[in-house]
Amino acid sequence: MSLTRRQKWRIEKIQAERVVRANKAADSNQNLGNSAEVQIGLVITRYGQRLLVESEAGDLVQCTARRNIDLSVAGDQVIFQMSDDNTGVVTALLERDNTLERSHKIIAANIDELWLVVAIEPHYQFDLIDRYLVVAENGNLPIRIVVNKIELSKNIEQVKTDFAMYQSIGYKVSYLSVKEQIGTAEFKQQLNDKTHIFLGQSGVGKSSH
Ligand SMILES: Nc1nc2c(ncn2[C@@H]2O[C@H](COP(=O)(O)OP(=O)(O)OP(=O)(O)O)[C@@H](O)[C@H]2O)c(=O)[nH]1
Ligand SMILES: [Mg+2]
Repeated sequence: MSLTRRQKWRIEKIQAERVVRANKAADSNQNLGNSAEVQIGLVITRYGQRLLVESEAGDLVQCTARRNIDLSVAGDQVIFQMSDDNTGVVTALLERDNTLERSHKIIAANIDELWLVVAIEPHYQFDLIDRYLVVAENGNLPIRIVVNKIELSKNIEQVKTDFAMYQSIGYKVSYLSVKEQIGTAEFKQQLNDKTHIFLGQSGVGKSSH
């Protein structure tokens, strides 16, 4: 049985609280609220030095990070405390299960699922698909394929034949049209309570919903 992300958070929070308590005496440099509760959060995005962090309660908190901790990325789990001005201060970065790298830089962490989005237009290219699959396999990250804009296809049988090859070696393939809302409801159901990353060339529909 695998733990849900929430259960995992709770366990990690207990461990993190121990660490924070142990560090407290040694650490006098803080403008944290007096009895600011130690919280665990999920990094949604980073912009410059600021982080947007989702708390366990589901609140979005603007945070800055202590200088001495590694740069965090989307998907990271962090320990933070509220400061007096209602922003958060990230004081620790929890261990990562996995990472996605691009040009030797970590761009996301703790990924549950990568989705390689391809489309009828711009038309999918096998060499590009294979390159993404190699990135995923090298990072030991689960990846599935989404073929979007299927309503534009004049030969859906050919499309299915093309992707049968990937299915035969174990990749799951979904066929969608975001525009016509074909297959989208089932697709969205798979996206709950996990960290998903959408990959793929520009214009395929990654940002569409
Ligand atoms: N015909 C058709 N167009 C779609 C569909 N889904 C998305 N589009 C359109 O495709 C265009 C590109 O969609 P985006 O979601 O911006 O693509 P993207 O992958 O996020 O592109 P980048 O942000 O540049 O990487 C937009 O004009 C969408 O309206 C679809 O199912 N069918
Ligand atoms: Mg986009």
